Amino acid sequence: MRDPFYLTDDQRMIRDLARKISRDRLAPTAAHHDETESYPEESMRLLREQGLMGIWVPEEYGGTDLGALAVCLVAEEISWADAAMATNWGATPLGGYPILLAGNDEQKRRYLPRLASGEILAAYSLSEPGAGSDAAGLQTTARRQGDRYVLNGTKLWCSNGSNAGVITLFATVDRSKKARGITAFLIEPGFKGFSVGKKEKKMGIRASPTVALHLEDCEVPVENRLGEEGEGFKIAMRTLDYTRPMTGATAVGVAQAALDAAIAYAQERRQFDQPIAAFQGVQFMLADMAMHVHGARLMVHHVASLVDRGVTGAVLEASMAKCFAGDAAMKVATDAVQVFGGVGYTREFPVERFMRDAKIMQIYEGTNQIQRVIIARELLGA
Ligand code: COS
Repeated sequence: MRDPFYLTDDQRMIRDLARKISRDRLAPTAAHHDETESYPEESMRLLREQGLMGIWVPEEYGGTDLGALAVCLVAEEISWADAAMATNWGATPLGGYPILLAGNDEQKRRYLPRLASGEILAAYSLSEPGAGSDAAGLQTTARRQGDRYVLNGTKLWCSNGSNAGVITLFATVDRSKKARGITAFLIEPGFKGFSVGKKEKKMGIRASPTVALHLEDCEVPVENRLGEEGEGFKIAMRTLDYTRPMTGATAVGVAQAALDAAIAYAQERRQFDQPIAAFQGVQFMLADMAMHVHGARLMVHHVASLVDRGVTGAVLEASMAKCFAGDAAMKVATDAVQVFGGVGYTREFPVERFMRDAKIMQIYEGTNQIQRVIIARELLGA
């Protein structure tokens, strides 16, 4: 595919840097970390050293402030090599973006420079055992006691929760108020009453730790409340509007990797005295896969460009991009396994990993059913 004409020199440069690191250094270790479910420390160190952690952070807080499209370009490149690593990397803007959106100057100065340098990582914790799609139904409570809040509850499915130096965590100060009771807090792992729980054994993105978090009379200083009481749900949703394009880009990366693998294999594999790429049945599959990748990428780039032009509330476009790209990744990765045939079903080739990794793109950051709910609401003005 030809290079997008609309990228700036900075965007092209950061994409090329991410591409080089991903292809040379991340891709060769991806299968190992998937197989062993181990955290790719070395890969994270590389991303940190190359200045890729702070591209979403404003310059005044130590970042390079390259914008939403640059974040998407980097997410795609990392994901092409290793979707679990893209999740590990993306957890920091996901957990850190609420600080940009709603933090006071002191909170920004305390956390953003360390996130920008990669000294600490961030995580975002909204989901609970009984509150997945129905995020406003969360049950973790926060009770104010003098100069602190006391938090109690269990959070689930927190990407990077075991590695983060700060976790943006949502709890309710009044369950009866539903969404309007939800309040955001910045939790540090050393806080009394905080502990990391069970690590999930997952189908895909196995090199990305997904953990439960326990809050047992967890003491959080008042200065670690993000925004006002009751503002947490809007902070959570506005953050997802920003990060869902990044998740879409992660899906595009997996899809492109699957397409590239399928094209190469179709030209190499011979049956009936010719490469299987000579069969129109295979050609049509490749053509459909390429159109899905291209369409998904354009949707991701479009919404990211809107954000970079200062458009707020691009809810419709963000959900469309996340949903379309997630579905595209699942389709393209499944078709790639089909092009490979029997060997595609084995762990000898990466396409089975791409298919397992693609599945989460339809689930996390809001299931694709929830994205369709949001899209329909926007269309209908409901
Ligand atoms: N930006 C700003 N405000 C928003 C918003 C957004 N994108 N989306 C909702 N809000 C506001 C609403 O305007 C409403 O405000 P008021 O109380 O002032 O009217 C409030 O938040 C509640 O919104 P709503 O009534 O739409 O809440 P619902 O309970 O119906 O939930 C969905 C909405 C389903 C969209 C939400 O729960 C959701 O996104 N669920 C998926 C959660 C998710 O993505 N989990 C993954 C976690 S990250 S891995």
